[in-house]
Amino acid sequence: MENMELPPRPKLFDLHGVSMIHRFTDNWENIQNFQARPDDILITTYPKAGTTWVCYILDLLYFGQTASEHQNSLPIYERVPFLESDFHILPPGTELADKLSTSPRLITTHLPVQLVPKSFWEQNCRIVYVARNAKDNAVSYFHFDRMNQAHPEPGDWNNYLQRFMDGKMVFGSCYDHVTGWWERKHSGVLSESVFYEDMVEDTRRELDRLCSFLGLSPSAEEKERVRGRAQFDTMKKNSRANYSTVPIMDFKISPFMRKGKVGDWKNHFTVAQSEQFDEDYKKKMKNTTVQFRTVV
Ligand code: PPS
Repeated sequence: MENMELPPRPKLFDLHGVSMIHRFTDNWENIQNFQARPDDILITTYPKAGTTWVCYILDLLYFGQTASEHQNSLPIYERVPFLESDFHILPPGTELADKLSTSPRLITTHLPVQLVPKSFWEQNCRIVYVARNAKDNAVSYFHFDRMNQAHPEPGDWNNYLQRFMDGKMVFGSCYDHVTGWWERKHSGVLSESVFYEDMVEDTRRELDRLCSFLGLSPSAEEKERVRGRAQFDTMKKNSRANYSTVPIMDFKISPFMRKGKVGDWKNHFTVAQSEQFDEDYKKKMKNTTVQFRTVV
């Protein structure tokens, strides 16, 4: 893997008003025609909002006790397929989802609400939306883009932050993503929102909320086991959960499981950047009721 020749960094292009890269659109027809099943559970997030954490928790809740050794040895991105992925080292996400042997299927996507395949709405699937405060989200995305050869070159932090505010990121604007999903939540869709900050503050409470939404009733012992296995330090060491098996990610630059904290933005934003960001944030988020915490 060390000597694998890596492809050049891709460029962003516009897909129906959303910045994208070809890796996530090469399989577009199959993505848009994907056939959801009524019991599918879709975990939707803007990148770096806590996708892996919630996918891992749901996988443990559903299959932690019953999965075979073979299933247990699969990395999280094969157990919970990333719908629009087409990384060439693996079958595309649509195919992985079609081939899943576990039921219900847990599927994840970063697509903004308007681009999600229509069968998920037709089948009235349950949706878990994971969201994170934009400042920490931007920092996490910056380090991810530094180490992930499949994404465009991030450049320096100052320019990157401006690009983040302008929505020129893979999967577009974080603000549009969050508000789009938040509005849909209030239109009768079966969905639950999970905030990264709430998960960090009180994972037990959030696990209970998730179980109640999904109609799961694990024993107190089982819940503690899931919570323990899904702790940051434990997941960081677990090659099934920490993405160390993905060759396009250079952990020497930054690990996938980087810090796992709320408030790391304070180590990156200057006072001026923070003020400018807050000013811009107020304008972009003025028409939504969704509230985030940047400290816990
Ligand atoms: S991706 O690439 O979009 O799927 O990334 P995603 O999984 O959404 O986000 C990665 C960030 O989530 C942090 N993470 C966790 N934090 C706390 N506890 C646990 N268990 C956990 N698992 C993942 C991960 O460290 C990334 O955040 P940063 O701030 O970069 O550390």
